[in-house]
Amino acid sequence: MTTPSESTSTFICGKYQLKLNRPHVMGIVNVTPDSFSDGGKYTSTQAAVCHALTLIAEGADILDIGGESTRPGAAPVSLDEEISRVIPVIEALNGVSTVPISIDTYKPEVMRQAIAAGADMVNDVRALQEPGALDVLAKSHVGICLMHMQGNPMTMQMSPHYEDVVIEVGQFLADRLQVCLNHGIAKNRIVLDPGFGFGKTREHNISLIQQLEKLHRIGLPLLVGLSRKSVLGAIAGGDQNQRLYASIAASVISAMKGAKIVRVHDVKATVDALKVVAAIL
Ligand code: PT1
Repeated sequence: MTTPSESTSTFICGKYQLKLNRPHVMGIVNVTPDSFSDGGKYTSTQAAVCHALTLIAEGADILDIGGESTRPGAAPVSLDEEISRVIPVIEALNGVSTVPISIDTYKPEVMRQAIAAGADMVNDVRALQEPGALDVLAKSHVGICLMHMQGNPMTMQMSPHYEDVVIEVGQFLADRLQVCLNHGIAKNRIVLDPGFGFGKTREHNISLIQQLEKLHRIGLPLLVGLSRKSVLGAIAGGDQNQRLYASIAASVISAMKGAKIVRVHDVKATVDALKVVAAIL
């Protein structure tokens, strides 16, 4: 069995090598069109770049740039629209950012253009299952997050079902890891994510966090994304913008359960909380 401390290896993330010997914070940068602007993409690009620089100043270890929402019920965005949202942001951050830039996408063409524009990591909620995704990654040296999802964002919360959620998520992630290795992708480029809220009931999400240790047996660093998610609202109450304290609790618990990266909206608060966790661990 690989314990959390034994898996303190180096995560190869494009031009960066992250030593995951303390909990790392991935800051979320959503690139969404500005509803007040009629002048093309300039303002939304500028707002995203500005937010990314703020997150770096707040202590983010990685930036995660996303142009298509994958929250439950979210409608898909076209390839061209997604490209026009995220690529200008990555281009603007390339050479300016002092931390790795991750692209949150499942579309191989977005991955390809993002890597060409300077992205250091691909964060894929479909774990490279789209045709062509594995080939794009095999030709690069960027980091990869393989995430578990049951179904697709439009319908995944309608009737999630598992015999044993921890075993099934673990089996899926181990299978996707093996497929990556078979494609010549090095193990030290990969992190795994159980995909909280992606085709999971409140009980499924709680089982996964309770038994996070079991996923460590696969032998790779774990990434956890619980920030502001509805499972926290179901437990503590409050809508999306009232979940800061619950989100901090979730990040602290995740780190104490051995997660090496937490994906969050509230970087400054999370960095402070995880400094306390690191001092104790
Ligand atoms: C995640 C994640 C992600 N989450 C990774 N990437 C989202 N690697 C986007 C809700 O229940 O956890 N890991 N990219 C956002 N997705 C959701 C899902 C947002 C569920 C909200 C909910 O509220």
